[in-house]
Amino acid sequence: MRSMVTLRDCLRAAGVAAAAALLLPASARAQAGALAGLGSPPDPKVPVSWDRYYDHAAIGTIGRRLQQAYPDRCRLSTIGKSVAGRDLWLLTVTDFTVGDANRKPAMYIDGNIHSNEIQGTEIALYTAWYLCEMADRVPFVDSLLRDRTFYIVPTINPDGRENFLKEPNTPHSPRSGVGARDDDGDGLMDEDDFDDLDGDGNITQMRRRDPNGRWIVSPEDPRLMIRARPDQPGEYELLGYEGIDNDGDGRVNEDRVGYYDPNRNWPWQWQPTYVQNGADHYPTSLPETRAVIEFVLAHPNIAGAQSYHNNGGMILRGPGPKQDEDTYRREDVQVYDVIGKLGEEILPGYRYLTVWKDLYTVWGGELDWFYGARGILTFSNELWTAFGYFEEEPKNERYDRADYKFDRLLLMGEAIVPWHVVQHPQYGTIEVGGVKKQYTRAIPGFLLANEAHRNMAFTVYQASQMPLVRVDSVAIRNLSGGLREVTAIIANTRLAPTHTSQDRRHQITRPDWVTLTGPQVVAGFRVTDSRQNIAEEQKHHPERIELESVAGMSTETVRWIVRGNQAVTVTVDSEKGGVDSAGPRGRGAAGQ
Ligand SMILES: [Ca+2]
Ligand SMILES: [Ca+2]
Ligand SMILES: [Ca+2]
Ligand SMILES: [Ca+2]
Ligand SMILES: [Zn+2]
Repeated sequence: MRSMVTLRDCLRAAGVAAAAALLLPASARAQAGALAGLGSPPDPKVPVSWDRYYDHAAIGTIGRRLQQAYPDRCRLSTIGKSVAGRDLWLLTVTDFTVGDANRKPAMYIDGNIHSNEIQGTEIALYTAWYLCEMADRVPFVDSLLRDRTFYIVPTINPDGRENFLKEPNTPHSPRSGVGARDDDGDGLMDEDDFDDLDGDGNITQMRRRDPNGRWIVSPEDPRLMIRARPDQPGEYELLGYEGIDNDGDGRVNEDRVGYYDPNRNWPWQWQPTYVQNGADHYPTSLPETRAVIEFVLAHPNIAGAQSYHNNGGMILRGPGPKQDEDTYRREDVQVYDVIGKLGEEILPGYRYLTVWKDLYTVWGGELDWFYGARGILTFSNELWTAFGYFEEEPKNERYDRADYKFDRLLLMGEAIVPWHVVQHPQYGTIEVGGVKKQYTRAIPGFLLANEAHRNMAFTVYQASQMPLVRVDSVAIRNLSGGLREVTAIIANTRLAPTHTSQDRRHQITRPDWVTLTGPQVVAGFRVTDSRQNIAEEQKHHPERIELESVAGMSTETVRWIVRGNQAVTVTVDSEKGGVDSAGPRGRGAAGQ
């Protein structure tokens, strides 16, 4: 888990690949002694082990090496800095040899907004890596990168991530970023954190033998504590997570690192701390929140978004608060439903759910800002679920639990620290033991690539269904008096509209423009009913017809009256649907 080991691993793996390259021509390398498994690059230019969690330096190294190996496919930059001054790395992945990356419909992906929810970072990184490594092998990936851009920010909370990886923690800590706050109002900030009593890097539970305690030891697994039945004598009392009262105020671990919740800090349905715990001082008070917002505002081509969390196996959509139900109108919910329900098939054990209804109320959350303030179709996957232990709904019995059983049978007991004696300055002789920090919420190493691939596939599906506009046809008819009538059909060939209903209601992005160049435009129309030949004239700027939106899998028709014999070119320019041009003889061949 330490960065030096990780980097050394990377360099060693790179050395092996370089040596192999010297020995064999590229075409033979892939077959040397091995048959490639499908879905994985047989001979990656950037070898990465997807069974571990990378620190900030290693994330930057993987990004730089992808950029070096694939300069026309991946570029590393930063969208800003964290509280502690770390870069918020951005990997822009597209086919840079085709079109303008910032004008292609784009998918924004981030992870790790909650410090302890680490695997979103690996899944975001895996997505960049898979797309780069597979584009030459899989035509679908090739065409995806020609038409789409991926903006991938592996972690938008690198300080909290570093704390989780390198400091003693529970599976649930820290959730906050590392900016110091006074949680208990005593004038001191972060003065009483966890204390790793046995120095093993994990914060586990404390217990003390006590016949009046209400806990007993499981006969199935002595590491597991069970609540005594109401009429049964107990054996132990539990004393909470490892810690001492550092400031002598009579409370243990009451003001830990942070505390604010980065996913309650967004300027959509934000509420102050007395309504929404963790909201912090005001929306965008955190530099990480501001950096993402500024990036999204500067990139109106973002048409889809995914923000990875853990855990529970959920494909979440908004709204966070019930009060926002009307914001998610039927027409957009239908698109969410198609993608979300397919996700349940791509991700066994995952359920497609709505935040406020199925989880809890969230005020000022990221996914609601993306959709509410920017009209972007956004999902948040809660990665990893107890379904994954035995590929069934977990069977938790009185004396055993699926996670403990999985640890015994598949991890050989590595995930849970057995109870052992320590001396506590306030409690005397006690024992500590329990679940290690990278268990139950993070994914065991040997299952991480599977989780990464399936979530990548879900997000790639969403990306493939972002709007994509085309000039479908251009037809010309001669009229009297030297005039001609030009009729163009504009198609959106994907599921999502060029403007969601939320985008249209608040006019968030400009209309789609359909522009005629060549002859002089006398009049321009939007055809509202092509069967009955009903058209609506656009008197202002008739050469550039404005379409409010092009719905998913549908067309719009526009018409002009023009004077002059110059060649006709029609261009559709949609902020979220891309740019395309054609003449009457098709794409790239303007003519009469
Ligand atoms: Ca304090
Ligand atoms: Ca410990
Ligand atoms: Ca204290
Ligand atoms: Ca403490
Ligand atoms: Zn979370």
